[in-house]
Amino acid sequence: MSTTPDLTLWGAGTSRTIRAHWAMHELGLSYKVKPIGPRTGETKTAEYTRLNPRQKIPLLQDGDFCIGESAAIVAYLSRMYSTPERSLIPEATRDYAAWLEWCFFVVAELDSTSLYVMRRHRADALGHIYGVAPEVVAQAGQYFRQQLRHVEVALMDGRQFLMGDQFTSADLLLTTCLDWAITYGVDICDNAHPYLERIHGRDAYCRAQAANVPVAPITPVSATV
Ligand SMILES: N[C@@H](CCC(=O)N[C@@H](CS)C(=O)NCC(=O)O)C(=O)O
Repeated sequence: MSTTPDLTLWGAGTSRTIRAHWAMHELGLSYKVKPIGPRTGETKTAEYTRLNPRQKIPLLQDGDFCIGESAAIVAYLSRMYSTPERSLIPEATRDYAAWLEWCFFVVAELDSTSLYVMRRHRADALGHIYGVAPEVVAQAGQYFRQQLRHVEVALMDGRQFLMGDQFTSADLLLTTCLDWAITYGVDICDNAHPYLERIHGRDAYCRAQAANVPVAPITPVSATV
């Protein structure tokens, strides 16, 4: 790239927003942060709605281009800003397909079908909006645990990352789900423990954690997510 990118990231404070912060740090990108938080009303303002009619965080502005959905942001950044020195995406076509498979697996099976279902129905999370449902929460946790068998196999025989030796944005997405599961008291698979320890030691992960802090006070409003 000949010009410095003009990047602004909206959103901080959630398991989804950290994905975008982390990808930026892995790729060594400078960016501005608008640290709006979840359920503060900040995603409903006219200014933000113009940028993101979905009224959700995170959102990335890259010059005059806007993109939402945390995994799409991470995939976009990986494709657009990987360099031979810092790459978050495999190059060979079949490796790329396998990477894509992991990304969709994490988003569909671990995030949407398991953890977000737990979030919606936990008494200490969004149960006041969507209904407290302990049985649903327990089932979703069990489903998450079952799905992790694929991760257990992928990390067998000392494999460092999902794609082997290369840390990619699929690992970034997976880590956010493993961290999230741990906060919900869900057991993770055996091979994920040393894997997480390795990943938690990455500078970019630590810097992303520090960046992923909402500035505005979180005042719950009766918004839905
Ligand atoms: N699938 C979306 C989910 C985004 C999402 O639900 N964000 C929540 C916070 S985690 C949100 O912005 N809710 C609306 C609000 O807080 O006002 C993604 O991964 O980016």
